[in-house]
Amino acid sequence: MKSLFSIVLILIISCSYSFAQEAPKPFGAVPSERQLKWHETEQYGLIHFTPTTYENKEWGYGDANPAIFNPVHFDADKIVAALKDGGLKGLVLVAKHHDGFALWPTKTTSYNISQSPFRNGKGDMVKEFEQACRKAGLKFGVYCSPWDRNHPLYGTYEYVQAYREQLKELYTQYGELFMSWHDGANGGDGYYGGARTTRKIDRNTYYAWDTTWQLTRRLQPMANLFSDIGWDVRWVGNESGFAGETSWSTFTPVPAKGESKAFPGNLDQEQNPFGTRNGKSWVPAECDVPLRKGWFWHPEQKNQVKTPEQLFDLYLKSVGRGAALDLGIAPTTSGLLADEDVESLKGFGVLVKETFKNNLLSTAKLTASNDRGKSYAAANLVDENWNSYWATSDEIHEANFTIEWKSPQAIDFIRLREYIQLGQRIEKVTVESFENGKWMEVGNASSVGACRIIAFDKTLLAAKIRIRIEAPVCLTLSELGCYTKVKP
Ligand code: FUL
Repeated sequence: MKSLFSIVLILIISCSYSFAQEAPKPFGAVPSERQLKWHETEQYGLIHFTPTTYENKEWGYGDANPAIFNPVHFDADKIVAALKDGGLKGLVLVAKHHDGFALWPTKTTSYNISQSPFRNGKGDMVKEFEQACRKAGLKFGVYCSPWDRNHPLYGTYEYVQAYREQLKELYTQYGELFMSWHDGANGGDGYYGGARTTRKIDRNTYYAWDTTWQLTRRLQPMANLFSDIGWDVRWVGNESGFAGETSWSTFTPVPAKGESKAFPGNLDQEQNPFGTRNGKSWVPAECDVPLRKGWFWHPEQKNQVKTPEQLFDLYLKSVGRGAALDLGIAPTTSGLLADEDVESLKGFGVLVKETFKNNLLSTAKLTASNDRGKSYAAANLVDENWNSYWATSDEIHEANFTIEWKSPQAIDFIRLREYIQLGQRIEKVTVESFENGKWMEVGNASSVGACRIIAFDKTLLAAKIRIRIEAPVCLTLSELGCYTKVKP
């Protein structure tokens, strides 16, 4: 009888143990494989370089003579090296901007690089950038503007077919792309093969995006589609480089006033910085912002290059809010980056790298109030492996970590990463410091997602802190860290 009892007991214990070891169930919308890879990228560059650079404009009209595009010192390796020094992990190249000039020898329009003196008309700048990125270990993507102020057929169905052909060329000749970037500027005045007129298009129907994006999926399954409406990645709603303080990676686009459905270029963008709690799909935000004032290089903006400190601040407000930072980089007419741009990128790269190099948790005693079993222990939070994670039992929706050091530490940032494969679960984070025998709140946040950096206004000096987190379901976290900001 006694031994039967022991067997039953062992069975119960082992059953509940293996049950406890089961992974939590996903919550709400979850990211796709391609989005998970995009989240790992965190920061990348966006290069604008066309005849528009030589005209000192932001939007070329489409009538520039291709002969002016003559970057005699162009060196993709040098430009990409500067991006890499800045800590950027990818590059989206504007292969064609609104002026319609294609940086590759496309069959779809004669207004392309083969008409310019670059490499004696035999060049392919998309290829040169792509190869430089592959060599340096950066991801590569393209931006091909749907609005084309040069194309004679813009506004007709034939143009949309030509545009799809352009994408097809870009999708099939330059290896795997991590992004297919589609801006929202659409229709207006332009050269249009010499017509010099205004062409309005119906944003909702003209491009038939659903059809175009099937092409993307078929030819570049790992390319994240960027547009204001999203699909894979949504525009953050400003070109200043920051997401909302609370920025959910889930999103339900809201149609523009009077529309029954949200279309690219035709949605109510007010919600873009913040996303939608429990939104329909996983569509995180991308924060695009130029390093200088403009997207293109302008000699008079020499003193408007963002400093490493300003870039670091934008980093905290983009990457640190679960979004990505897409930094506009503009080569000069010589075909290189200006020295001040290179310097600033370098300084920014050092700030991020050095600040987040040393996780103060490596010398701390970390205690979690709960875990789901051995495979989900708190040790997973500090192993720098985003694929291992800490989790609570199903019924535990609130938990905390107590972190203790032998002596007070200077803490500027706390970084949390959810295990987003199981959705965005956490909706409240409270940071407390143990001072004079009691817990004092020193910081808080709501959304976490792929990354949340809580920045203290004043360096926190503490030997004991507590981080409390809450969700409507059981909790997961893949990484946790405390960091001291390095001095620039
Ligand atoms: C916008 C464009 O109109 C700007 O010229 C620039 O390319 C920016 C990144 O996207 O939609």
